[in-house]
Amino acid sequence: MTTKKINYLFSLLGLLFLFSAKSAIPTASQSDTLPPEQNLKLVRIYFEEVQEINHLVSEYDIWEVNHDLGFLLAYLSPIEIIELGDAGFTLEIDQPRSTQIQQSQEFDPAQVSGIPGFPCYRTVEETYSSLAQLADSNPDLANWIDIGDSWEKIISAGSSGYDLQTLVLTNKNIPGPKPVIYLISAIHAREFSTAELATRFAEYLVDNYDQDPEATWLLDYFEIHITPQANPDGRKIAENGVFWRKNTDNDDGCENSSLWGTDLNRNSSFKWGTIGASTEACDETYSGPAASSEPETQALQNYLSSIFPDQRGPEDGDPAASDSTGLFISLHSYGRQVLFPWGWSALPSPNDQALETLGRKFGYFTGYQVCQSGEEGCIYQTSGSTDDWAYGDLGIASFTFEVGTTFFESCTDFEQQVFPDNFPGLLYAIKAARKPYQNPSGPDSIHLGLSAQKVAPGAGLSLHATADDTRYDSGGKGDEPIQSISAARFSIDKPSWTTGTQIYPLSPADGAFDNPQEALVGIVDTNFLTGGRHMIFVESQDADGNWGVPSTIYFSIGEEEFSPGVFPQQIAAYGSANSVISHYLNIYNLGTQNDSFDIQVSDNSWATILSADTIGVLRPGESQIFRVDITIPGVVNVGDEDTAVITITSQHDPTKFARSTVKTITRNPEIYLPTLTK
Ligand code: 0X9
Ligand code: ZN
Repeated sequence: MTTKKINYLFSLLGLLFLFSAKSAIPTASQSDTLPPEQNLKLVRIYFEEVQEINHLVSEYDIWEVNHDLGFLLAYLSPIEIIELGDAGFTLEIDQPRSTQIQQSQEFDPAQVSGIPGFPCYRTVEETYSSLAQLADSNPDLANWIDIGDSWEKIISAGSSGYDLQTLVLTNKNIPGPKPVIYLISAIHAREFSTAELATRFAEYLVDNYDQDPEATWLLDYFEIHITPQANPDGRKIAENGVFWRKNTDNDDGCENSSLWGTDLNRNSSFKWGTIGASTEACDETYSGPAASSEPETQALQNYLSSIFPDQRGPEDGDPAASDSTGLFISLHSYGRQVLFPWGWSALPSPNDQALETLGRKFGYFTGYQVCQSGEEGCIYQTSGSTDDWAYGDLGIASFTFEVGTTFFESCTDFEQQVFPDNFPGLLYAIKAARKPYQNPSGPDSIHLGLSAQKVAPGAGLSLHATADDTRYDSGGKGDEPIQSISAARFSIDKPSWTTGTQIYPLSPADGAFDNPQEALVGIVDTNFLTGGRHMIFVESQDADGNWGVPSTIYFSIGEEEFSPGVFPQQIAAYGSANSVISHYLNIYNLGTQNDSFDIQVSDNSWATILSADTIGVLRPGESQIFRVDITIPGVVNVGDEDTAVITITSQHDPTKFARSTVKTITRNPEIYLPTLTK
């Protein structure tokens, strides 16, 4: 459709006040000839009992649940308005909102890309080409894969419709297995901001790899899977300014082309069709003819089963083990809510406590209300939703984020609210994917700082941070217990859980770990670090023994091509007269180039033998053990000592050297070896 035509239709829409059934909306391929939805109104349906909600949700297009004022905001055709009026409901047409959502679709003639009227939201094709390009330019970090077909692709035998493309992000040069997080968006076609949020999040991670330490380590040590357009057929219709929700499946008995389709968030095969879903093919919450009847649902369930292990038993009451891994988030709009399982039942799920804890952590970052469907003051119950399937079937910690304040969120609100509100929570979500039922109850480690960004090898470097166990918010729906900080630690270049990683303690700045917020201090030993950039990972633990997720910071060791190092830099050992004492030193190549080293001894008065007088070639970061044998003379007094200075000099740049002082001290054999003298 041309820009002009759309403009014309939308201005016409402002003048018309027709009172007829929903306008005809055929399949996506025909949708460019559609008239706009000029007849639909946003209507307040006042309810008396909370139980009425689930029923109304299964039949009408409910946009909002307002518990305080006791109404549902529904998008209704004139016939539906009459029907509900006849059924005795008090109704009120929200004319300002009805006008406002229509005006929000006005198209700017200057717009060259994006959804008409919403240049910040990429279309399906634009999302696909951006992410294909992202993967193409970053082959070490990203794959852009096809996980299945949309309904139209199947029905048309490939001549129309879409692949369900999925972005898989991880640094392929670091071997797995790695914890997995899966993000899905726009399973409801009209929820514009969700796909862009997921797409920009992916772009942030890749674009900031190797620059921002957080983006870097998250791509190094996690696998992030994103299906940005989970309902592309439906989305194509919505892109024409239609509030389309479902897919476009039209063979289940609904003849009205503006109403057919299956609600993909009712079609999953866990507890399918039990509540908040409709069996009428024209309804907005139509659950489909059978559990996972839709190709989109099948593709998602198959893909999820292939990337996550099954970690929950078959009974409703079986909890996933507390050390289960993996996280799932379905991005929806709108309502500013974080929803944790169940969706189908208002009873607590078997992992309720841990899921609420992670939910409250998300609440801290998003400022959203955190609740369970069906709980007082929360959204209605639903069955067959994707998040219920991921948790119910596989035991994955699963959430629905209802982002923003309307389906066609303005670009200003997307840029200023939706993206910034959700971005930090999504970053946290990756970190939490390793142990989603454990880490979120632990403290965050924040405000990382160093006494210098760049130091010479061996120079002092102090690290400071804050451990904080108070970062939770449910938006008024329950409190999270907080504990004092009990410990904190850091590791260099790798997270603490990777094998062989050295862990160093951090201390409380005020001398005692006795508060839920503690300033932390520590010393970073820079002696054995190669030239170049390093990353510090800080983690903190609370008095209940929960370790939180790490945060990271970069620092550099002055980059020198040739830089010998030695450890220890001081060493002392005792021996008796006439014995040979062996001291062991580690020689390091701390430079950025291969190097060999000359070893010399000086200042010694006792006989000294070096195991070699040259070492190498060592690659950057490599080390080699070296032995210094010192013979204690036959005639000495207890306490007599010898000091030998060992100098390691770069063969490539003899101005670069490292030194170790080796002390050998005579002891009294009577004291130290009593059994030998008997
Ligand atoms: O109705 C839905 O599918 C979701 N709301 S939306 O406005 N985005 O359509 C609510 C999902 C309910 N809750 C859970 N699945 N946990
Ligand atoms: Zn939705």
